[in-house]
Amino acid sequence: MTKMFINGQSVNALSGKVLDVLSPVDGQKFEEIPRGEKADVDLAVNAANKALDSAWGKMTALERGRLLMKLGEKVLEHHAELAALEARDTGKPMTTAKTDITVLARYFEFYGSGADKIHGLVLPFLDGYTVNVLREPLGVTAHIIPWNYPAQMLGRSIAPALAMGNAVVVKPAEDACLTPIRVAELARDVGFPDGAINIVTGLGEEAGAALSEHPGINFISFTGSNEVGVLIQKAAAKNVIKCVLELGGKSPHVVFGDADLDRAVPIITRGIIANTGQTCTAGSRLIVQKSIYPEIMERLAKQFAQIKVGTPDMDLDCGPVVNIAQRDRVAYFLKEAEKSGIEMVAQGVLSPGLPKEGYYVTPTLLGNVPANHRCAQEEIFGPVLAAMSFDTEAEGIALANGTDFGLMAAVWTENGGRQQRVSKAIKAGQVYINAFGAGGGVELPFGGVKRSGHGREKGFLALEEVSTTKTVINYHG
Ligand code: TXE
Repeated sequence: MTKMFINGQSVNALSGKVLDVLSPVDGQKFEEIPRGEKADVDLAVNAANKALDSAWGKMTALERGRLLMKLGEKVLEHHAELAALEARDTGKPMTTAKTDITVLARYFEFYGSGADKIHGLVLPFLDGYTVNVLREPLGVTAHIIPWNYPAQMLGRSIAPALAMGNAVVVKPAEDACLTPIRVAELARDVGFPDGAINIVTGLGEEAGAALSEHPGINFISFTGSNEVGVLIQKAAAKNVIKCVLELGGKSPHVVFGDADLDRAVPIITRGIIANTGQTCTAGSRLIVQKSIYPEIMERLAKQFAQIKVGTPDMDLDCGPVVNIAQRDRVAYFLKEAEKSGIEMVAQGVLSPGLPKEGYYVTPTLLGNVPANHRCAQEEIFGPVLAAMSFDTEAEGIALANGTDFGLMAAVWTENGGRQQRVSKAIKAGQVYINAFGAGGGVELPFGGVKRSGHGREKGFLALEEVSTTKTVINYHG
């Protein structure tokens, strides 16, 4: 039994209820976690509020920064342990899990080293006045994170909030919360005071809803589905607090006739199969100029045919997806494609002998997908790439912008003018030119437009989201 983490203590749910944790590898139970509810959320929010009035709230920015840096170092000391835990809980290949833990440490390092570089302003005003604009923490910040990158999401969400001096309450996903809990324990070991970091495990509709509606929180950050994002925004509205929502995407690659395909093809492949397609920024639409459509599809087909799916320990291209719901979701979309007569250009290979009860899906390249088909419009959240073609630059842009989402995009062309025109015209929070999703992107402001959400995480801009200003106007004659 793994306990959750409230007020510096590893605890069970007050009710004593538990949830089973199932392995994506074979669908078998391998652990239990507390099924936290409203009463447990109350405890966590109270502990966070108390922390703000005691040791944590009294720390200087330098001290907070040092603690975060120490936590980053501690995470690296425990790299192998955390990566193994992350792989076990999510099913991701070991190499992916290791990268995730490295990125987690980087979040603590980036925001830790930034904590004492956040400052306010002195504004010119009327004669006889001095005006200071102070930058202050919001108070208790709530963080509801998903299961696809539990470690990375934890760092991305809480590191800026802690650097700014907020106390955090995290509700990790019921499908994958073991790494966040372990990181909270490591935070206690490096000296984070009680109540600064709290983790409440449980179901979304119980612990998650209770946290998002709690009157004791001052901010909420949510990464997950559109449906729940709407509930979170409603809950935030009721308490009149700020929320940051990251609700996934249907990110396009727009590939022009002059693109460097030797560079593009492996990056496009990786961009949809990484983490078995369970990535909010997965490059799930391929929008290709007609002149090179046959060539790029032939090259991609060769790559897809070589993609191998296996257990985390086999460390192949893809692991299983996280749960039965995700497996069924991918299967459902592939069935929809088949029913519509959409061409399955190539598929990856499931390793022989994988446990039948495991959550494995087959990576698939779909060709000539109609732009309005569900496979081209909805987030599948699996390794399924929907390809389509266009003639003119304007058509390419229209296709790229032709979904409800706007999280990430890529433009592939050697033409400098076109790089600028197309990247400006695409509606997305991040646009790559001749690249896609490089190196974790901890330093780069990130977030969506349209139904992908609002607010920014990552980079220094994230600190603005988790803080407020106070303008102090001093008349001194
Ligand atoms: O998400 P949920 P699910 C998308 C992706 C995926 C789909 C469904 O398309 O296939 O969502 O995944 C908590 N109040 N993304 O059902 O339910 C829940 O406990 C408060 C994209 O797993 O949104 C978990 O911690 N919280 C995405 C978190 O919300 C609630 C990553 C996300 O779960 C809640 C994940 C409620 N009523 C899924 N209900 C991305 N943007 O990267 C659930 N939760």
